[in-house]
Amino acid sequence: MSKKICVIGLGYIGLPTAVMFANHGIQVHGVDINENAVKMIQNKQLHIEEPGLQERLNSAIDSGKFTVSTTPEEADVFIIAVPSPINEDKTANLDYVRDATKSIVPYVRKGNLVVLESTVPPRTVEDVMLPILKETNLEIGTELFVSHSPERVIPGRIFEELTNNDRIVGGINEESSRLTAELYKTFVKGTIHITDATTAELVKVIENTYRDVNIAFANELAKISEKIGVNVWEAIRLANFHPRVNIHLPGPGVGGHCIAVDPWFLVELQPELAKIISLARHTNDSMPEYTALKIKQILENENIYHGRVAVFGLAFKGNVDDMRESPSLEVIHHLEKLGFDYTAYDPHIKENKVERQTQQIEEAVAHADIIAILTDHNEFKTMNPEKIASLVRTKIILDTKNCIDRNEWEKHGFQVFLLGDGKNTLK
Ligand code: SAJ
Repeated sequence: MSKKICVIGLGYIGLPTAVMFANHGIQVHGVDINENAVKMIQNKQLHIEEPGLQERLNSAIDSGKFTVSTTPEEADVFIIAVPSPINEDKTANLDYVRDATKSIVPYVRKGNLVVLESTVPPRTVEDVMLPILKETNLEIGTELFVSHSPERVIPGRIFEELTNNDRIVGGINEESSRLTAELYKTFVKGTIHITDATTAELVKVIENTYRDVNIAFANELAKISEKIGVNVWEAIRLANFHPRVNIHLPGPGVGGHCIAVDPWFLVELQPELAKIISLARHTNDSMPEYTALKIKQILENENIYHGRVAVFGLAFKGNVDDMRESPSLEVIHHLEKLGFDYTAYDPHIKENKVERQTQQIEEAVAHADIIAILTDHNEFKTMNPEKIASLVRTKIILDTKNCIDRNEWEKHGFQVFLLGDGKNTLK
């Protein structure tokens, strides 16, 4: 087992991974360029929300196994878990991966292992990282070992998945893979599958692309269902009883830093070939505008023009506090373009991040003509329609995630609309 690990990047993946190793008795040094995040972590405060993280951070720091700063330290293993976003033009932005790799060069010693966990376009380890690591003057593959072991955990269930998911390990050679597999055996209970670095990079990207294409299919079905008078949620539920069918669910768009981003890596590599992938991205990106137009249509049918929309949910998905690439922001953008007044409410986003956000649900629904649920937070599933009914101006609710009890809301006088429910729209 390794003696010391240095984790570069203490975000949604790096921090849970670091505390996981520390709580398994390994000395871990965590590094982040965000000084505020470093200070918070040193004081056992979280800069991200994740179930189970607080307790684990407390014990990692209390045990003395986890230290944090803004600069790397010498270690046996370096794990890089930094963002790999896309630029405005949808091309991969590998600046963080490059900078993180450069930052460890002065600290890397003979016999060390460097593991990239960030999701990256295939060939990044070979073409971007290795040239930088050669600056250590160590011979790659015999004196310095390198691999890609992509993180595959889902926010909200990170610890369960870190432990139980299978893990892909792609070394630049056999010894790199062997050392990496041994490292993750510290806490991984799933199977560790060994391959080469570039295949591992592709595996990770196609997992997320599969999901994006499947969601785009569901969104297309939602649009079709609205035209032909069918409830798509019911249709998908029934289709999925087939043993070989697993259709995902529609919604107001695809957010997060992974699924809405990674497919573009393949489009950039092979634009002529990645046709379905590109179309799926555009389909999913069309959903926020579609949702805003649906709101407009619902209100105009009630002769309400430019009314007030209470946007419920700013996080990119339920029960997380992460707003990266959130479709809600796009929906708001389109509502503004269409001339709507809006308020925004999200019990998981504790500091106001958009202009008309409020922390009070009462304020959010005051004088609202429609409540638009864009994120399936538990708090929204269990809202009390009776209380809300007394506060709104017009009793209309649009559920884009099929997450509220329609009958309950109807009982309290609400007209309930559901994205992808043609029965309801054609009524
Ligand atoms: N969404 C739908 N319909 C669905 C499922 C999701 O519209 O049926 C939307 C969500 O609302 C959200 C977005 O897609 O806006 C992405 O959410 P998600 O829960 O599908 O995925 P992420 O981005 O939180 O995490 C994904 C996971 N990848 C896969 O499941 C293949 C996770 O395992 C990865 O580790 C993560 O990306 C990552 O970091 O790459």
